[in-house]
Amino acid sequence: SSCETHHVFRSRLPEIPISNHLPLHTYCFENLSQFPDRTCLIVGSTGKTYSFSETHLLSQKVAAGLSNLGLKKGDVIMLLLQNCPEFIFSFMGASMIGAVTTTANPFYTASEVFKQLNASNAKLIITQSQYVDKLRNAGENYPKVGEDFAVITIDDPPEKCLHFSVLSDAKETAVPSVSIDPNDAVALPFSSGTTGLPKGVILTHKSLITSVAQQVDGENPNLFLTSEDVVLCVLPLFHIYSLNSVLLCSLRAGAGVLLMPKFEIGVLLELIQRHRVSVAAVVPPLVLALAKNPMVEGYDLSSIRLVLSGAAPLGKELEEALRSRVPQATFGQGYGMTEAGPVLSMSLGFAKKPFPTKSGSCGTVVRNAELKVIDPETGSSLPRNQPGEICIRGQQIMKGYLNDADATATTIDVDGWLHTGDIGYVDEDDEVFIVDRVKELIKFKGFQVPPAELEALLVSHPSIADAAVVPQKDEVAGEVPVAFVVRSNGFELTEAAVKDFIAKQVVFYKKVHRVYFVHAIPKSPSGKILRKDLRAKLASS
Ligand code: AYL
Repeated sequence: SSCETHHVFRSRLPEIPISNHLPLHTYCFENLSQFPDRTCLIVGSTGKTYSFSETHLLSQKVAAGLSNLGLKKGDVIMLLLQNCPEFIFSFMGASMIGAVTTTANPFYTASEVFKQLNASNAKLIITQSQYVDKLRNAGENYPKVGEDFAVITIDDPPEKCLHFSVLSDAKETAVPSVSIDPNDAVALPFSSGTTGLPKGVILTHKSLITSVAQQVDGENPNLFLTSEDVVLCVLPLFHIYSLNSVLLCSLRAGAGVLLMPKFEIGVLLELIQRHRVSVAAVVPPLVLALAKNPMVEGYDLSSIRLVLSGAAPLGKELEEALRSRVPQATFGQGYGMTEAGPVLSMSLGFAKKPFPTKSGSCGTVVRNAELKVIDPETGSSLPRNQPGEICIRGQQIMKGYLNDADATATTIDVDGWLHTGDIGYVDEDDEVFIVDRVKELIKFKGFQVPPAELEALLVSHPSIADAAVVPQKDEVAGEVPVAFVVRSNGFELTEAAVKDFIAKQVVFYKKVHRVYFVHAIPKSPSGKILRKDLRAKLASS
């Protein structure tokens, strides 16, 4: 109605001009001439480094190489890689020819990889030789390595695969000139969003530039990074958190990136000490390890000035426990969602001229964006300190889901607000607090576990008549998926058999941790699973 009040929250930092008319690679390397010889990438395992100019040159070579292989503007490549320099060259190289990168977890099972390969229509996978076998042995019904799609490996190529040098040895002068529109896709991460199966999230040049600028640009950047910084990159680059807030932000700001292919506490501590890591991007389980592991005492972590935690809720006790181990560091959170570009809010304690912040807060809405909290029943916006569904609007949010107009329309409304499915509030100091999640999504150590995916697998079992998957609280992982299962009439079925059936088909973090046999799954009249009831059942048991 006309007399309704609209409560919209903005950053405490002023709006800034954002160069989001540029292609992403141009924007990220825009300041290159200020620090061409400064170390851009450090390979943790070998100590090998690449300067900013080398990183730029190798990206151009890969762009030329991709073009030589026939890749054109709008084509999709899949990166199935742990953190390594080739990831960066490939992502930036693809951007340079107007191609799109879809990133997947190398630990995915073949069927998980092929689902994403099919949905994204990627014709090339860049990976490591150790992951090729599972793609080759997936079975008759799957696309064939070297026939239906090309495979390039960064190490010795197995049969029917090419070596990465076909890309990195190309002549940089052979990069074709393409005209890139700000609304063209550049990244295609997969996310289940608020409901259903994983979907391709179209992030454009404009969305990613806007998001990076909201973090590291301006006279008083929200996330102040400089060419003196070394940023820890242990979180996987195939996830948008690390891709955006670690890699792209560091490239733009001239900070060095320390690449680690996987998390091992001893190696991590050694590398932080050796390379004087100054910024650590982490997730709550990593905070737990750093706060509790006795090995931490044996290392010098005094170089760390910022600790950024995101991707899952962080308990206050845990935050305090880590604070006492790295007392000199500023501690804060970022709150993101793949579809939101991804960052919605970030601690203003990380700003060049920092603001005081409270423990437990997820930061303040990023600049050049609007955030509101709505009553999930009525949709009207709520004032400060009242929890409701968080919505975000700005040029950083996704263009939409790939080939899924319905899912796009239920996520981004006609006024351009993206609905997160997270419940939170904004306090009197503009700080955002997340208190609950109303969407289906389960988060295991920050990784997405879409219940719909596990439910579809469960009901494909001949002895299962119906099933529902919900999160159960877990001290280490935050949440783990558990299943409620209805056996088909007259069938014997054990918990172990159900767990095993799922475990064979999914990546480790989607495994079902417990199975509860029930007579029926509670559903609404329209057939929707009443997840709240099931979650309540778990809480009371
Ligand atoms: P997705 N606190 C609580 N929940 C969080 C937080 C947080 N700090 N961050 C993310 N989540 C949950 O798409 C929330 O439910 O993206 C949100 O809707 O895998 C969901 O995770 C989204 O999961 C950053 C900081 C990116 C974080 C991110 C998160 C990207 C995770 C960039 O700087």
